Amino acid sequence: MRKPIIAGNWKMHKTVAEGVAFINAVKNEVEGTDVEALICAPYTLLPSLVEAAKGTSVKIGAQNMHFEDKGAFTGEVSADMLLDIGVTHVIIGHSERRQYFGETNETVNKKAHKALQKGLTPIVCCGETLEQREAGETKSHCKVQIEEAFTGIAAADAPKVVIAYEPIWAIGTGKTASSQDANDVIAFIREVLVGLYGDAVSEEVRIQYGGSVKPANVEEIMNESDIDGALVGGASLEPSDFLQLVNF
Ligand code: G2H
Repeated sequence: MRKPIIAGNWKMHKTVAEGVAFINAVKNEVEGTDVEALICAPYTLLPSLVEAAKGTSVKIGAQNMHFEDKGAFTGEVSADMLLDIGVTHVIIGHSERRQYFGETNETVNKKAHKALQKGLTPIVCCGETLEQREAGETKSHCKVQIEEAFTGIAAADAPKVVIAYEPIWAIGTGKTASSQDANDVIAFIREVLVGLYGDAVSEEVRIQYGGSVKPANVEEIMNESDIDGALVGGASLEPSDFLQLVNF
C-alpha cells in the first residue's frame, strides 16, 4: 500500500511568524491520520518550521536545492544544508523553476541523484503545457521528463522518489484536470516506471497530482486508483484548507 502524501507548496509566500503560526495551528490535527503531511516552504522559514513541527508527524520540505555539495554558486542551497536544519523533502523541477529559472531535465536528474544520495526525499515534478496537451503530446512529454529524471537512478532508490504530475495549464489557474484525466496520465507514468524498473518497483512509487487542488476537489482526486497524493499551492496557505486536504 502506498501511503498518501499531501504536500503544501507555499511558493514565495509567508513570513517566519506566519509560517510558525500555520504549523502550530495544524500540527496536532494531523496526528492520527494515515497521510504523510508535508509543507514545502521558502528557505528563510525552514529552520523555524522544523522547530515548530518537532515531535509531530508534519514534515518540512524545501522547494529547490543545488546538485553540488558546495562551491561558488551564489544564492544556492545544498542538500547538506537542508539536512543540517532537519528538512526531509525537496521539490525538484517544479514547472515554475523550469520556466523562470532554467531548470532542465538534466538538472532535475542531477538534483534527484544528490537528494537520494544524501537521504532527502525528492518530489520530482513533470507535466505538459497547454500547447502540448492540445497537440496530443501530454504522454510523450511526461515520458521523456520521467525517463530523463530517473536516468541512472537504481531500482532500489526509485521507490524513495515521489513524482508530482502537474499539468502546467492547471497550475494556479483554477482549472483542474478532471480526476479521470489526471489518473489516466498518472497511470501512464506508472507504466513508464514499469518500463524502467518493472512492476514491483513501479507499484511502490507514489505519484501526486498537482494543479489547483483544493478542499472541494481533493476527495474526488484522491479516490482515483493511481493518484497517491496532491501537491497543493494556493489552497495550502490557510491552515483550515490544509487540514481539509489532509483529511480528504
Ligand atoms: C502547482 C500547485 C502546487 P496550485 O504548482 O505545486 O499550485 O495548487 O496553486 O495550482
